[in-house]
Amino acid sequence: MEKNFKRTLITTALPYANGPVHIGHLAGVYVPADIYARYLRLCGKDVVMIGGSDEHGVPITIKAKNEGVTPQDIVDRYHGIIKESFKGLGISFDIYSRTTSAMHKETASEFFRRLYDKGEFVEKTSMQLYDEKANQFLADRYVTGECPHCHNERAYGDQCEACGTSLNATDLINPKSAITGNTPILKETKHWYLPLDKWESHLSKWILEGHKEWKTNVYGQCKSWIDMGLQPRAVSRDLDWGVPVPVEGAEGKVLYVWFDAPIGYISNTKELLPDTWETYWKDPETRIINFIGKDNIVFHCIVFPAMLSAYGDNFQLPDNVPANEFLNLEGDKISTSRNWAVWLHEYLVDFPGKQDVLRYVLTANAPETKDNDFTWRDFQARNNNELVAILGNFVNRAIVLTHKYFGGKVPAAGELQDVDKAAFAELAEIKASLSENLDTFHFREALKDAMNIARLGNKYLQETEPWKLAKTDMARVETILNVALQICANIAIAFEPFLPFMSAKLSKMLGLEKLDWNTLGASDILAADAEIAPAELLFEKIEDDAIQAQIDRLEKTKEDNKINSWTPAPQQPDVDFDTFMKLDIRVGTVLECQKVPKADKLLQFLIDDGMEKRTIVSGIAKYYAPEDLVGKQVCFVSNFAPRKLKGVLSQGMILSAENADGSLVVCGPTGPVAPGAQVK
Ligand code: B3M
Ligand code: ZN
Repeated sequence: MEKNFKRTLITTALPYANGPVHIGHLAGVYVPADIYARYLRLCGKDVVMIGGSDEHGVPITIKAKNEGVTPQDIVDRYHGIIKESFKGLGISFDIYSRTTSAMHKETASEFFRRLYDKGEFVEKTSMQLYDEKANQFLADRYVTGECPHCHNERAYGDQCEACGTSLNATDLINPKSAITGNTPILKETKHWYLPLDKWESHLSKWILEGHKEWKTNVYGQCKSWIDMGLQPRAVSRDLDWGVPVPVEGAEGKVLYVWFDAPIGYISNTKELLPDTWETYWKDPETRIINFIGKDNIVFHCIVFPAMLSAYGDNFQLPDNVPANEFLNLEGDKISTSRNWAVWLHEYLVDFPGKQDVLRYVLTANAPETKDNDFTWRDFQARNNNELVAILGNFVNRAIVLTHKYFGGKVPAAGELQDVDKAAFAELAEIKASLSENLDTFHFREALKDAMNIARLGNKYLQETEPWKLAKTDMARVETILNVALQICANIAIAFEPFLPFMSAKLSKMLGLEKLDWNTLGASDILAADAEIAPAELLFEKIEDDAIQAQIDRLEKTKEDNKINSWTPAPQQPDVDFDTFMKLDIRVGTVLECQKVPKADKLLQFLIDDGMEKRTIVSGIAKYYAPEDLVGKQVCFVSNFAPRKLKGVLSQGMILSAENADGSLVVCGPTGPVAPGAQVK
């Protein structure tokens, strides 16, 4: 039996302030959370949605070091960009704060100190990874290595992103310092550990018995960790950026970022509601929902609940953690470091006024139960074939017809016929499915339900054809357009959680002041004679060139990455002098150069080799205009066995160096030499 809660606290994963947010973050966490918050508000529920930047942790200090600035500079930059871009997309946080706030430092310190004073930590001196060259301990992302569980080569010191397992840095196989690349040594240091093993049965009862309704991907991950046996986890680090450990003698140590960050939910709530925050965290009548991505499940379902349980004081545990899987981009994993992303702040500049299109596509493709993919072609198709052609088209027809026949006023409805009653009956069914899907975090399905209202509207107009009746039965047209306008009003309500910008625009056109979920499904939302504003297009087609520009940008990113991530090919096995001398490498002067007919990659050279002249064919036509090479001196292997290429006998091989992007650069002497000179 679903418990009736008095209020809901929605928390959203605090994005690291070491970069902007991208569509993966949005699809995974923020758009679903915003849909849910908006829906609850429309239902008149008491709901608070908490957001904020996660401003500690090693990714930030690494970026600061790389840029030669302070970590505070980094978080100030990105906190601003993130906060602004969320606002631009209509993510309706009640507060969006940050973990470098004074409130957070105070809250996190007090939280740690209370557990310390209660003896909830195990104090342990252990050998930790230390980079002698950088003169610092290596925690979390300061060290990479092979995951002991799935053998992913790029696991981090605190977590393997490939299999989600949380790790201790010393678990890594073949660890390497992310600062110097050196192999770290082990050095003694003291830390405080949260004994998760002590909470294992408590967590097992709470999750495995108490929350079988959780999404299978979440429940399954929790079960596997609990079945593996929970281990104590260090909750402090030898770092200088973070919340200092509030214990005497702990200089140079800070709270582990995953200890302090979830406390950010609490500190941000305190900042928003100084007098009533405890109602949202400690009253069992509050339902707490954590929206996160799948790589954060262990911290939200195991670590933070153990922290809250250890703290006591009646802190409530989350009622649900509807974590999403990952969204990929054009078939590849989204990556901040490889700039393989669609950044929200850039999207808002490139597609002004199209916030809802992105919200729509990210919801329609949400990785709710498995990873999914975002492609620009799909983005364009969904906008043009669904938002424009189905939703926008129906609303536009209903309003244009109302202006055409009734001067823009809602006509009074006469006696409803079967087709009218059927429309409202279908609307009622859609509302039931829509509400059920929203209540159970199935936002993809819920969006389909909402779109079915627009489909219903189009079908209704097709069946009733008011434009044909206008000459003969105006009374009937009045009823039909009244029904059509009521469906428009239902669209304004049903889509508010998903497409708030469109909903606001349509509400204004219809003269709707306050939207209320309880009126969804009603056949009399708009009063007869109410003014309807002239039709404005709710959506506009997105043309190929706008999409091509985005695809080109990603292609360029791919090229840039090839170059930036390029490393020289591994060296070939050694050869002795005699073997080398078997290659007879010479310098030649290019007398003639031309394209080889029907071979777009080949150039044909006539080389002065100091002996006879010789013809050599080389696959560098993509990189050179033939005329630019005439007169140049090039190195070539003169005793490379002759072979026919596209009918041309090639006697030798011209030497070219290959760039990271695959382009070729011909090699030649740095000064003039006699043709035929040997290269030694
Ligand atoms: N900063 C998000 C991430 O893993 C992490 C979430 C903290 S929520 C308390 O990218
Ligand atoms: Zn792994």
